[in-house]
Amino acid sequence: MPLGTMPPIAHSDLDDLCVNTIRFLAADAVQRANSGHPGMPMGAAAPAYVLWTRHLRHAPRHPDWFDRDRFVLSAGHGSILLYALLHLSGYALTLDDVKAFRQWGSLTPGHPEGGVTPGVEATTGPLGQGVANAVGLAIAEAHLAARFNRPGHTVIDHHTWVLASDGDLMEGVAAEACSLAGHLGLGKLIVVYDDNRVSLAGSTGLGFTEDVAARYASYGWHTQHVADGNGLDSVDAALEAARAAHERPSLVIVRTTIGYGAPHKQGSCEAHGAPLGPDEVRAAKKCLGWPVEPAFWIPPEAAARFATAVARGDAAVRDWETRLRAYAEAHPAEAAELRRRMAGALPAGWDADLPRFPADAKGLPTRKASESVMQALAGTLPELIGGSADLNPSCLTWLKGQGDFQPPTLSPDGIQGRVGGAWSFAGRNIHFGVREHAMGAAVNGLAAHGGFIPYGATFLVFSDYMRPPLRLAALSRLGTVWIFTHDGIGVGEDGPTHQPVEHYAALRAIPGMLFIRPADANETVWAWQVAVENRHRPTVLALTRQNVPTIDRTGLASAEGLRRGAYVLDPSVERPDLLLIATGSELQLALEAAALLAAKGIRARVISMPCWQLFEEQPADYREAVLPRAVRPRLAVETGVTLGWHRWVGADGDVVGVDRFGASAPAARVMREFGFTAEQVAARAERLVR
Ligand SMILES: Cc1ncc(C[n+]2csc(CCOP(=O)(O)OP(=O)(O)O)c2C)c(N)n1
Repeated sequence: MPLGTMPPIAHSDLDDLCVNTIRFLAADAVQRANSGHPGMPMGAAAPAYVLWTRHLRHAPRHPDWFDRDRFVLSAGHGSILLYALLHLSGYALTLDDVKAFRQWGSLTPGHPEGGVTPGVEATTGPLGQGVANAVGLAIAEAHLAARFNRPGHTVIDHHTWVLASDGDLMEGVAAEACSLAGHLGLGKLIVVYDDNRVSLAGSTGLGFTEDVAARYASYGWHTQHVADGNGLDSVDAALEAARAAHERPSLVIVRTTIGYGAPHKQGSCEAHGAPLGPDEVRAAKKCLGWPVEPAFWIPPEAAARFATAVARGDAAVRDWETRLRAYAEAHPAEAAELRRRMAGALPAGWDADLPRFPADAKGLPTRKASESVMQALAGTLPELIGGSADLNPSCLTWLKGQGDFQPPTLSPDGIQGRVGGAWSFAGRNIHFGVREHAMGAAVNGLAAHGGFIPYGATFLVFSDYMRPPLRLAALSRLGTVWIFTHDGIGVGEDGPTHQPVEHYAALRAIPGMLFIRPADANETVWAWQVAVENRHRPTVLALTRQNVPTIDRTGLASAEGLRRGAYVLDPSVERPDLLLIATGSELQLALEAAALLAAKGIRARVISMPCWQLFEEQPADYREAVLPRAVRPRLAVETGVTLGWHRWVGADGDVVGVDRFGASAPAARVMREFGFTAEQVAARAERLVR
């Protein structure tokens, strides 16, 4: 669109100056980095400016203020927009930081990374994730408000704002999450959609022509259109109306022009993801009446205007602290609890009620043991909140007596599965529906919010449906807990579609992820203990559908060894001929195989290795004590692909694994066919030793 056809900008010169300051900080930073995305920041500068200066309740000098509004730039490729706003608003992000955009070790990485840059709430870039994170953030606010606010004492009251792009709303994860948000009536969630009708490869007319507003309306959202994104007052009015829609999330569709101001590239995908080039930057500055030099120019008037956020933020924090003190006087116990949750501290005695399981040859599924652990934790850890992707009866992750997280406005009558009482946001069981991907991202949002130990559950095989948020949980160092049951070919009759094989390796491959496959009920208790303690990295608990014996540990090592990732189960076996290493349900097989081998005079040391990552973190002497270098015959037993195991069994070792897809048959038959019987394991081991 040539500039001449643009609607006139109707607002004050100062506003104009501020909006253009954002635009040219973005253009200059991308130019300097010779990399990045100038188009979205230039196009969405005006609505972002209105949001940040007139609506967002934040405190630049207190970026961790608990009751701040959360802002998520879901279109993470436009990160420079967020960095410009953070710098201008007075966060601890200098102009030099902005100039170091996309450089090694800078606070301004290519896409926003939570925990790296002050003021960045969520790691975004993979499109759609931010929108879905925001649903979790909004769930967090709604829940804490329901649990802690009291008549006359509002201590939790903030909005979750999202700036989303076409790509975000094309992604399925955003659709899943927003459908859920609509059902839940998360009225304090507001998505501003930068409707510039251009994506990376061209116009959205190439493949995204649906009526987005109608779709969101059908989800139960409040929707609005703003015809001109540069019309600050109409954006302002729309955001005001969005906030007033208390019982529905809001979508504000703002029509913008990508690369606004760049005379030859605006409105086209050429402005999307590459520097404009020095000539076009110069031309854009001339078009918008901006000095060509110096680059990174911030007019003092604009700087002063943005800087008012600091005093406003300080005042908001002071006001909140005053309210918190009054709350503490009226409700001391609740205030102490809220303070604890805000600090992310575990309560004293949180693990006092954890079950211990007696030896039992018949045993129980580890998912069932996990269920018992969760019920105990539900009592001592009110921050434990979550749910499954429609698999509560299978994953057994329901927190009994803790209620549904459901909107108080909906009548629950006639809804199957309701447990007594009215619906409320105070409930701790979230029904994610069959939406694994959104569940993952929303659980990440709960963790990013603070105040929670959030969990999500599904079958291990469907972890594939939510791999992006699993990866982002690890990248963002979020203490999320993933409960993945039905963890192997032992699933049986459901067959290969439901039997994970490559998933252990795939999850172990995520840096920083604790993938734990406990062997019995007592290891499951310790696995949960590790998950709860690890507040800055995610944990996957891979749990069995089928019974596993609760190991009789008389004369054997305590299940607490799980904490170290791997441990010698039977320390009485001295000078072993062979190491038998197993995880999960296969530990029992290893034990039985060791007994068979012992009868033949072969001394097998059985090692339980539920978590590679934790083992890697042990000191070298511990690792040597468990896996002595001198013992070369080693056999690993696990119902997954063998990928990676040779690291532990070495060149002379062997692995009883599953390097193909599973099969549909009763579990015992499947296990036998794939070599998972004590006799077959013992035979493989014997071959190694002989
Ligand atoms: C899941 C995912 N797929 C692909 C990409 C690569 N990518 C980055 S931006 C983009 C499209 C951008 O279009 P839009 O969302 O409209 O942003 P705008 O052009 O307005 O900046 C794509 C495909 C990505 N970041 N995430």
